Amino acid sequence: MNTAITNKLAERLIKAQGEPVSGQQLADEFGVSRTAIWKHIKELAEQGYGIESIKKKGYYLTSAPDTLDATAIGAGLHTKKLGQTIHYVESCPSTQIIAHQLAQEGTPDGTIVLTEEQTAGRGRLARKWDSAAKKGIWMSVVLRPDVVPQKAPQFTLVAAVAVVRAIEEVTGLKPEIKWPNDILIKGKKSTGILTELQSDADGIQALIIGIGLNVNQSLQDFPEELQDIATSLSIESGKLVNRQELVRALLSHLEIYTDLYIETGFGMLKILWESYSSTIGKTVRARMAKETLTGIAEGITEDGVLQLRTADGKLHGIYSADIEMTN
Ligand code: BT5
Repeated sequence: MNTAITNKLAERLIKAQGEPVSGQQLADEFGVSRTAIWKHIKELAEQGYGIESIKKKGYYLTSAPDTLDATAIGAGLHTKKLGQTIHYVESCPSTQIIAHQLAQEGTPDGTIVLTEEQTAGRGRLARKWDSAAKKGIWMSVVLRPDVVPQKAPQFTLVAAVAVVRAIEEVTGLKPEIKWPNDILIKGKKSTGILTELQSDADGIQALIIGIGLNVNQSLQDFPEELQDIATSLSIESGKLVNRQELVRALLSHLEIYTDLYIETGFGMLKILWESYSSTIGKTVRARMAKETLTGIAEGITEDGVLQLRTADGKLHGIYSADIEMTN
């Protein structure tokens, strides 16, 4: 069986959006016999595609398997760059590791790495990221922007705006951003973002933006220590969410906002980011490696630095910290 044709057939039926396509038409398009088409259809059904047929009209798709492979994501993706190269594996230690390696090997700008399950998903400072099989979006994006390394940290904030917009669009939920990299829903963490850099004397070679988005977990799917602080889109919306649609929405928004940032700077994104922020205007505790400061988060600078005013009236620039709300 020619798997390339099976995959193309899946893509063709997904793009037909439930409209029947006749066996003869498919046979003509793919340059094979109708019997061959029928065999590929049987193969797709075995892979988990729901396919029905109506006499004289043809085959149509009733459901696609819940996977994040290149065929499933590519069908209906309307980006120019992001996700045009998709590297998919069913399971891996961390998509960040694969993305770093691909970046070093010269993979194009906009390459994404997707998996169903991470066995050693990571957060900042070597923390663990829980990545249950088929329950979330565990994705790394390789970007090769022509910007100076000082402009790299803002990509985390830009990605946060894109994630919020995608969640809003697909689920109607109203997430908030906790500086710098958490997306919260009703105060619980639904998404974490990790931006890593490959640079040399010539500047940025690649930015690797890792996004971990909890989609269809129930509370029991999280390890006990996370059950009070983590949430998923399905817990919050009361519905299962289509991960494929969400990945496509994420890629579209990421493309729009990263391009906007690269082309026009941080100004407009700063306004958007602040409008989604749960941190600004609140009294917060910022835990840093060497000290902890408590004060009012007044805003972020053009460089994405958090401005914290302590009780003595001093304004501090916070570059990296864990933020806790004090009330
Ligand atoms: C982050 O770190 O929030 C960044 C997470 C990035 C994960 C993505 S998944 C795709 C790509 N591949 C990777 O290996 N990583 C990226 P940080 O701010 O350090 O938060 C980590 C903390 O969040 C942990 O110490 C836990 O307390 C909590 N946590 C772990 N797993 C979680 C989950 N699934 N949902 C909510 N909170 C979680």
